[in-house]
Amino acid sequence: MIIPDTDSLRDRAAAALAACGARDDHPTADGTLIARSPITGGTLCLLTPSEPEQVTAAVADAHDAFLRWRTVPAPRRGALVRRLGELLTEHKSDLATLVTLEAGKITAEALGEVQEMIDVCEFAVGLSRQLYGRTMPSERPGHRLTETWHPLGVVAVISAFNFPVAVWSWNTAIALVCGDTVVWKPSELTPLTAIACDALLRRAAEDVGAPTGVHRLVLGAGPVGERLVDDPTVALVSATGSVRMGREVGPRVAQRFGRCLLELGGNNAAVVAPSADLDLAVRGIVFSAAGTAGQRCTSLRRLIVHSSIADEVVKRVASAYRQLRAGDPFAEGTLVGPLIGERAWDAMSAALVRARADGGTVVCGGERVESDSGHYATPALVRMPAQTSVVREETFAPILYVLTYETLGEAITLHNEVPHGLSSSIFTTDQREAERFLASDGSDCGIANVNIGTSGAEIGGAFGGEKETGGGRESGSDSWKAYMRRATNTVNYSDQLPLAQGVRFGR
Ligand code: UN1
Repeated sequence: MIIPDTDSLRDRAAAALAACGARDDHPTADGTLIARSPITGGTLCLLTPSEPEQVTAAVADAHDAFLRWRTVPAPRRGALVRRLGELLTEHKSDLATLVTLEAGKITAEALGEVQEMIDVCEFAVGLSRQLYGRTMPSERPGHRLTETWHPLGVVAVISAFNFPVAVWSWNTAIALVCGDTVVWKPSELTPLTAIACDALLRRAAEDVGAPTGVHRLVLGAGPVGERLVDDPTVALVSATGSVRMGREVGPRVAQRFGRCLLELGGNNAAVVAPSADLDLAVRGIVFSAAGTAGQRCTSLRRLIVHSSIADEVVKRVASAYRQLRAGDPFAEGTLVGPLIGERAWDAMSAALVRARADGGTVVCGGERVESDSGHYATPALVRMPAQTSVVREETFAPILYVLTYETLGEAITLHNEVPHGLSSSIFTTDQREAERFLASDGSDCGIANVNIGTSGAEIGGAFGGEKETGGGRESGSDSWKAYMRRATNTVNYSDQLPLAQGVRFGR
């Protein structure tokens, strides 16, 4: 396997950052935050993490900016996001390069992630003229009853390594048109992509005359996030990451009556029914399970196949898996990039040991691909005799467990029998089965698909899930409501004062 050397990766990172206009005030010779590339495991540059006081100052800046930004009419706030979308389009390949360098995504997927940012900017610009409130019929004559959506305040965005920029953009583009300002703490594993996005947003703000304090970037690990989470000026904490992280963030924010939007893990499954179009199903399965080296929160981790077609499905998926090339994510033809680091490989190999001990058979993959540097693995396909505890856990790596079923009811029970509730799908050409899967007693996930895989959602829909996934919704549909506060307004335009519910008080 041929992997580029770290020196060349460092040069690419520096060139992409410079092209995005990132100032060089973040990199320092003796910084303790190491920007690494999973491609080689080598160091791209050293950065200085934010001090606790700097986090507080960033929130204060964002709050000052909020006091002005909230009075700017929403369609004019849209102009900032429109400009951001233009700059993201102009720098699409620079940003994709940084995503590949820091998250290890193959180029096609890195470009797709940047496209997701551009798409959500477009969505948010349209939204800036559609922040609709309702008008309700008042029960009192001469009264008007309406609701108005107002900006909320400072939004803290805490994002994960696997979607280092898209998740930021879902939150930020929408928060900005809603009149909020943002403090972003990216994953400590992907600081450079964040520096580039921050620079582009700063430029967009300068170009349209918006306060530059509408966005602040803070860098670092857990303590930086904790400072944000506990800051009473932060109105909404939107956090993407592990269930463990969510368990810490949720109660801390609730303690101070702040708002939380959590996007945590997923243990996503697809049901493959006897009537499924298998050519289509196999393509959907392979992209969802092996794409992004199994490191999406929407990655397919469980396949629940009707017993009559299980051997055939396993044979076809295995044959597709054997053709997947793992290696340099920049190289054409590579479909599986590196795992984010050693811990991901350790988790993957430990899960495979447990699966075997539970009676599972590794049909193919699950091997470390030889390389001096970086952690590359072949996606694993594992037949399991039952949904044992390792199958019910989310392992953030490319492992696809195969289970079988006899009746659709049994398949749905197996499907829902995990703590998470993010994404799901069914492959079937039987309308009754499809509808049953989508019905209230079908999939219990926030995302339920038919004849496509579990990953790769469009930005137009609300994204998020139930149970241990955290319940948050981001991106499209009416997810914007989480970023605003609602005021109910009763206006009396009569000269009488009738009380609601017919109450008589005094004369
Ligand atoms: C994530 O993995 O955190 O639906 C987000 C998808 C992407 C987003 C995934 N649009 O797979």
